[in-house]
Amino acid sequence: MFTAQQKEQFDRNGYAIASQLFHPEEVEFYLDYYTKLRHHEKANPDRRFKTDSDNDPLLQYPRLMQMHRWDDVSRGWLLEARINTWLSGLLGREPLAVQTMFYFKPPQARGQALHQDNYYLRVQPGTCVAAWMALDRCDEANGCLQVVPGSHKWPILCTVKSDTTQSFTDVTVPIPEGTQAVPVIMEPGDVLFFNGSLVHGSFPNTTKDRFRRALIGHYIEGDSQKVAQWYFPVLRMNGTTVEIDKSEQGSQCGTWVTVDGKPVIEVTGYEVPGKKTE
Ligand SMILES: O=C(O)CCC(=O)C(=O)O
Repeated sequence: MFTAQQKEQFDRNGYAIASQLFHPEEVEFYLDYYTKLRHHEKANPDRRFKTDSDNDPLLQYPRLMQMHRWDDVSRGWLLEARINTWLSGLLGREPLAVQTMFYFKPPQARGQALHQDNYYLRVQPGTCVAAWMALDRCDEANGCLQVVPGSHKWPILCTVKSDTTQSFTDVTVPIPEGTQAVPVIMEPGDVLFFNGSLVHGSFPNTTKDRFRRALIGHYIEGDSQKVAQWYFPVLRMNGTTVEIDKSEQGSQCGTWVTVDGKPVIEVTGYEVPGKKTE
């Protein structure tokens, strides 16, 4: 059940957990389904990450993206009534749906360095929001999500290079001293909803035998006027397509400076995702 307390938590911290939104039988179904789907000719696994090792577990289990464009089960989950109820409650109106992803995160796989989703989606005005469904127990050992509570109130930050021994993506965002990412421990069937400006990511899966699989949907606010072109077509929650404009290739971003002894973000930069050169 969606409650006023959860909405208050989402507004204050930038995220809220819907415990056991999906049943154990549904979790079993999705685990089996996506394990097979990754071999589908249309699966188009994301192999853009760099690796130094032929044994990198992500080579065998890369993430899947935008499956809903050709797969009805993925599309059904993206537009699922329970997710819509939560998102509509959290955002105050029905969202628009733009992305599906599946992360296998096998034992010993790297994580994804801290980032803000709206750096990539570039929604205007407003932001995007994620529904991140755990299909395994997620804890610190297998690389659960880590979030920086309250960071959804920050502007989009300019990126810096990440430690690619720990992350399959090569950029990250700095967080000031005294600010910490906290682990989000989840059980299979739990869904984490989080604001597109929330700084989040994950550390490597350090276990020898536990996957950390997650089915993820990305949405944008219902009155958004622009989103990056990669996320087209934009869908209403009833599955029909809505025409909105594509946003510019990059966006303004901020860097941390110290004012009166305190860290503050100064928005003076501009970045195009994927084009960072340093
Ligand atoms: O699952 C992860 O490790 C990261 C996922 C993520 O960053 C996202 O869904 O935006």
